Parts: sequence; C-alpha cells; structure tokens
Amino acid sequence: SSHHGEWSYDSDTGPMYWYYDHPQCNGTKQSPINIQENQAIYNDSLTPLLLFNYSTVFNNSNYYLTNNGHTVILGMDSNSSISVGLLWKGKQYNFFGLHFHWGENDTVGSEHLLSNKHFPLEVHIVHYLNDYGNFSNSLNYADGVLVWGIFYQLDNSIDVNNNSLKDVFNNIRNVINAGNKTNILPVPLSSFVPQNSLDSYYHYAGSLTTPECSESVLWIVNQKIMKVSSSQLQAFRLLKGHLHNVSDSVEPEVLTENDRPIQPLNGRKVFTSVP
Ligand code: B30
Ligand code: ZN
Repeated sequence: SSHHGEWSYDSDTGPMYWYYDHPQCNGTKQSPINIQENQAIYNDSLTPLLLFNYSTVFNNSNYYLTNNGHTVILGMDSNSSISVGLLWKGKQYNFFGLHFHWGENDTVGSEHLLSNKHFPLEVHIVHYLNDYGNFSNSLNYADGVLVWGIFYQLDNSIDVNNNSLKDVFNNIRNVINAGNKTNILPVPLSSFVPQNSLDSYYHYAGSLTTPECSESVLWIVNQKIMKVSSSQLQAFRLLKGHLHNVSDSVEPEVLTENDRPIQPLNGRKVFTSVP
C-alpha cells in the first residue's frame, strides 16, 4: 500500500535494505529461520490445532486470487457471520488470508528451512487473534498474528486432474500483473494442508517476513509436507511484481522469487509438539 517505500526481493530494494524504510526488519525476532530439527524442544503445551470451518466450502462467498506485487493471495469475502480459523492454546485466531512463497528454481523457494533444507513452495495461512478485532490492530501485539506455514515438495506424480487445488493453481496465470484479481471456485482451506497435520508442528515467536516485519507473529510450521508439481510451480515464476526503473524506462519486475533469506535466531527457542 502507499505508505510503504518500494521494496522487492533483489538489488537495491531487496531484503538487505528493507530496514532503511522499515526499521522493524532489523529487529531481533525476525522470520523466517532455519528450523534445526534436532534442536527443537518438546513442549507439552503445544496441543493439537483445533480448526473451525477449514473444511467448509462457502458456496455463497466470493473466493478470489489477487497479485499484490509481492505474492498471490487467496482471500474470501464471507457474507456470512460464520468465521473460519483455528483455536490454539485456548485462543481464537481468525483466518485473514493465504499466500505463497516460491523461488527461481525447484531447489529454493520456501522461506523457512528444515535442517538447512529448502522446499520449492511454502504456503502461509495467516490468522489474527479474535480479541484484537482485526489484522492491522493485531500487529501491535506479540501474540496478535498466527501464521501456519506449510512446506510443499516436488512430486510430478500427483494427479493434478483429481486435486482440489487444481483450480487454484490453474488460476495463477490469470493474475500475472500486480493488481490483478480473479474469482476462483470455492475451495476449503483444508485442501492446502496435508492430512493428519494438527498435532505435529514446530513453533517459535517471530515476525512478518515482509515489511513492516512486525514482530507480532506466533509461527506454526507444519511437520507434514504437501505436494506440488513442477508445472504448478512454473506458473508462479511468470508473475510480475511492482513497477521499477530499468535504465530510464519503467517496467514490471518479474517476480521469479519472493523468499526472504533466513534470519538470526538471537537465542530464540524453537519448540516441537512431538515428543
Ligand atoms: S507473512 O506470512 O509473514 N509472509 C502480511 C501478512 C503475512 C505475512 C507478511 C505480510 C501482511 O498482511 N502485510 C501487510 C501489512 N500491512 C497492511 C497493509 O495493507 O499495508 C500492515 C503493515 O504496514 O505492516 Cu502496510
Ligand atoms: Zn508469507
């Protein structure tokens, strides 16, 4: 939005420089991080996620994809009073939006790393604490936002014709330019998450991975991994980002990657729900 300075994933507006305009990006609790699996501490307070309406298809709501110049967001305008989200540690987090992070080739793309390993795609399901009323107010609190991160690994054997995500991935090509928006078929949020994922995750306290980099995010990083084909991945790399100056002319930048590099832990602990 207009209060942001230009920022991007390369050159002089890339992640190294975000803190010039967005000082929180230089904070001590930044995301993403490398999750070292053998250093994660078991914590029995990490009870299973309780989802509400993740499996519901709201046939009367508007589901859409939009390219905001930094990622593709899946959103829904729910005209019902029924909310979608999850309960965690007794607190209600409402669904805000879902988006994707990818890389220039299949060996990179995820923002978090698992024991130094990259995945080609990471989906972020963004929620805010119901008590704080809305997403932007939640950014003022250390426990205001909960992002559930899901890694996707390459698997060209997945049956893309019999996959509830087919329509979502097919519609990526309809939001090539920043600002584009297209409606999609209603899809339950559960389609983005592997089966039996509710009780096995990592958790740590961090930030938004893009400016303003607010340190208001409780991260849940899923241990089970989803699948994506190489042609589905390829569609993301054709997207265009914001306009930028290329030697005198102004051109849309190709969004070949949108993965912030890993950030220092600075003594933070990473917890696991699995003993
Ligand atoms: S992520 O999951 O950490 N990648 C946002 C949500 C999730 C992630 C990153 C960013 C997000 O919604 N950012 C926008 C926050 N804005 C709202 C706005 O419309 O424009 C608030 C802000 O300042 O921080 Cu400007
Ligand atoms: Zn994200």
